[in-house]
Amino acid sequence: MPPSCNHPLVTPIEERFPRPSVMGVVNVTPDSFSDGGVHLDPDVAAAAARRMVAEGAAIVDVGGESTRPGSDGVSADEELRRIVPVLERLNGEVPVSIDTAKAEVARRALALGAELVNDVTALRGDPELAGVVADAGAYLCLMHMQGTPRTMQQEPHYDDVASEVAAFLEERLAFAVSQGVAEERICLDPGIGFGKTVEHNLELMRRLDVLLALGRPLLIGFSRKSTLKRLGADDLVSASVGAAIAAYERGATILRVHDVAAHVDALRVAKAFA
Ligand code: HH2
Repeated sequence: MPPSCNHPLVTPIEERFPRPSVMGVVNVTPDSFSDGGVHLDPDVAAAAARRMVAEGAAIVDVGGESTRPGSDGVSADEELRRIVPVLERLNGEVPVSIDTAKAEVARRALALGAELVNDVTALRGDPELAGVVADAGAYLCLMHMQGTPRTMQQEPHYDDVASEVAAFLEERLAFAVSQGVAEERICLDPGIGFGKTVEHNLELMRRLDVLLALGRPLLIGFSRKSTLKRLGADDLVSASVGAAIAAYERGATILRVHDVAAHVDALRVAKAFA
């Protein structure tokens, strides 16, 4: 029987992933914006995932569909073709998050040992996904995005980005709970770069307290994103670490990153100052 909201065995997400926890990114795609093609070979992807955990990642986020600006989606069959061989090689020995909006892909990944579903559509993409997460008793990340990956960077607009993102996440959190997902298993993400200008991303980070007030742990993915370059950064690893430390200092719990070792070291030191 799946754990229910009040089940004593449900470990809250903030206990399973204490602040700060690093989520390593393994994109099994030909076209992801920063590591596209690198992990297309399942042996290479599985080795990268194991290396990230050895470097201190609490979990690795395996994705078979790029969400970079302008990208089209791929079919569930293609996503499965990319991620299943990787999860089979990991054999349940590595903590895995599945980066998908598709119920069929999530179901298969959870059966192969994934424990968290990272849905950049916040349960708007596939009406069956909420039920899959609830039945499995999986952890869930709900992310904000304005528009779709194809259109999201065409003149994103907000009157007040922090309040609008908070209102969206609050509504999506209530929806997930209404579908049977235990609230203590859910984290929220403002979706850095998903339908946002540089200024929107900065404003969200400055006003992270508005999102923290929703009472759920926050996941932040600033790693290697174009905002860092637009701020004048030359070295994307250093810039990503700077963004992650600032996000952690402002209250973020899970940092989604490509360069695990550098982030784990930096966060270890930042945490010692807390
Ligand atoms: N960013 C990306 C993908 N998934 N999930 C969450 N929760 N938060 C994020 O900020 C986030 C995400 C985009 O980064 P990446 O995976 O490197 O690229 P792509 O989508 O092109 O594969």
